[in-house]
Amino acid sequence: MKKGRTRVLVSGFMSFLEIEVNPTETLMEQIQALEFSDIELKAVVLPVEFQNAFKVLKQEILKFKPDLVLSFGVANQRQNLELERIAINFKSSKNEDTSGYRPNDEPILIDGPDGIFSNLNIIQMINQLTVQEIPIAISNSAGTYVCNALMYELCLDAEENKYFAGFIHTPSTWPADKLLTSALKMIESPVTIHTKN
Ligand code: PCA
Repeated sequence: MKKGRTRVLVSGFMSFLEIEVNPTETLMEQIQALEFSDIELKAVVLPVEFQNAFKVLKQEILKFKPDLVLSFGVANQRQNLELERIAINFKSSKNEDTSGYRPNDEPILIDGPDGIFSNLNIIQMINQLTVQEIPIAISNSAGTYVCNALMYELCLDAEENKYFAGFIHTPSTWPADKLLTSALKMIESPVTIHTKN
């Protein structure tokens, strides 16, 4: 493990479509207001735009130089926090993003790999957080909307630039305090912040 406090960059998303207040934006505001003893943390909120979400995150990565990036996005239909295993090189949506762009069955990166796994040890994370009674599960699909596109570009960048990165989908129905408590346990879990080569 590197000396010093682990640098953790967390991100959420702005509102979009029927999500008037994105719980992951509220989560970022709450997290940014806290003090941590073991980690140096920065929280950012990203636009729900295929072309710009990762660009905004990458600017923050260059400035903050994180050891670990954990990105959050909301997903209807999910009952648990879901740690995404893989992002795919594909974007498609019935709905436009907030810039008015609607991809129609296209690759994210023309010559990119078909998919990329998160380099977090998600099995160990799930095991440890389940012991702490956090409702968390592994997901094998981040969908084909902006969250998957962000995770795809993030995980490729993490591989190239040697930091850890993962994506977590959150339920849309949890009260803000339940989401905050669970997300904090995950962010501060030794298995999350100490997954270092
Ligand atoms: N959820 C969307 C994009 C932004 C967000 O919070 C998704 O799952 O793709």
